[in-house]
Amino acid sequence: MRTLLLLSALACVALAKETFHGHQVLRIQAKDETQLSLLKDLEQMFEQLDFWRDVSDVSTPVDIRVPAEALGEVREYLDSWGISFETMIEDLQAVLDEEQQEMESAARFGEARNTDSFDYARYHPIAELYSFQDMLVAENPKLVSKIVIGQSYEGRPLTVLKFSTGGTDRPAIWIDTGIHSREWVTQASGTWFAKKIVNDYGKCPMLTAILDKMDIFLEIMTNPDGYAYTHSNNRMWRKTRKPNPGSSCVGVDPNRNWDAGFGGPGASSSPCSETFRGPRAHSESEVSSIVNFVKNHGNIKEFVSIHAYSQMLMYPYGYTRTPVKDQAELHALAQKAVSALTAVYGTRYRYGSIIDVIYQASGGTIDWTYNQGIKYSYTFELRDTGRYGFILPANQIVPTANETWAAMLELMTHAKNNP
Ligand code: BPX
Ligand code: ZN
Repeated sequence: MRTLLLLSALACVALAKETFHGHQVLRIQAKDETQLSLLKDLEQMFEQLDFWRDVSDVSTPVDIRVPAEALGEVREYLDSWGISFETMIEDLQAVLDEEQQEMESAARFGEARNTDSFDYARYHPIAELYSFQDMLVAENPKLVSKIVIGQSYEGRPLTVLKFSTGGTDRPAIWIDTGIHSREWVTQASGTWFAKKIVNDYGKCPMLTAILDKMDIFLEIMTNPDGYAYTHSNNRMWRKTRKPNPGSSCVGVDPNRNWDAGFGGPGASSSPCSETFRGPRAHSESEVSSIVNFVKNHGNIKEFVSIHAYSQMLMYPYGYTRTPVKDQAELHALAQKAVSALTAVYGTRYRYGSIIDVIYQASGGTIDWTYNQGIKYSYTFELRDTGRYGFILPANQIVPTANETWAAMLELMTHAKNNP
């Protein structure tokens, strides 16, 4: 009886949602190399700090979520070394409560019965995204189908929408969103892209030309266990949900798990780190399922992996400073795509290689796809630049998706027209 009570108490505790009362997000600006290495020391000293963006160079600030209990010590550390910082988010829980309220008020209207009444301007729990995909397929059976490329650690299907107007063995474009589960604007944008494709085929000449020659594969929930967990337990969850033997920390960073510079600098070997690379390359089924898909398909011409936040469009490499051999072409195309994006609402983006634009990262998705021979390998960091970071207000979903689509059309058109 005692154990039973204990177990049920444990069950209650396990179900409780993590709260972030008094957590602040600090934006820290290092002014020289010494201060940069002091920030790296900070990461080692306090395991409970959550680096929203990793330490880069003096031109890019670092954003860190600091739990209430650690604020005093962290501030003291920064002050004592004369490192300047500002508070981006005063009380993270207040921002999360607002996000939650917005979702609940939208939920009062009930679940959409078709993809026209689906609310693209809201964030949705995972069940609604799965049913969105099924509705879209049912409504557009000639254009859209759903394939299952594997299953997640917790047993969820890894589903991919295939947009195809026929033909056999057509070259293809891959788009994934949500590999980092807390980057909610990406899954929401993926959902909007899916609807945009069915709306615009036959109407938008650019998209029509693309789909008349190529297939598009779109994986919206690339890390479904993580996404479910961001709704049920911890809004700030980034990694997969596979336990790590010998550690109480869960999950692997699926953007450090690929076989490209795996194990090198720009990833962590510690299971408690947000950038834990995992026990071996492709250890995560969320990653290996894409690896198998790409290899079996054999004709993916363009691969676009979508993250948030920072407003950047990047190409390989992240693990090495050695430029890719297609650097000139990839850079010119990035510039073209970014100007198309900026033309929509004036949103400013930086572009270049991962290691130049953001920071060194090993085991990243598009370094692997590029090395597999997919020349047009790109990665986005969508809005914003840090005002809200991962908690981007839902009223920015549609504008974010819309401007990103302008860039996507340029990327896809170039892949269609070039070898
Ligand atoms: C993106 C693609 C390849 C290598 C690195 C990135 C940056 C990405 C990461 O560290 O995995 C940053 C992020 O999207 O996870 C978080 N952020 O900057 O807001
Ligand atoms: Zn990310």
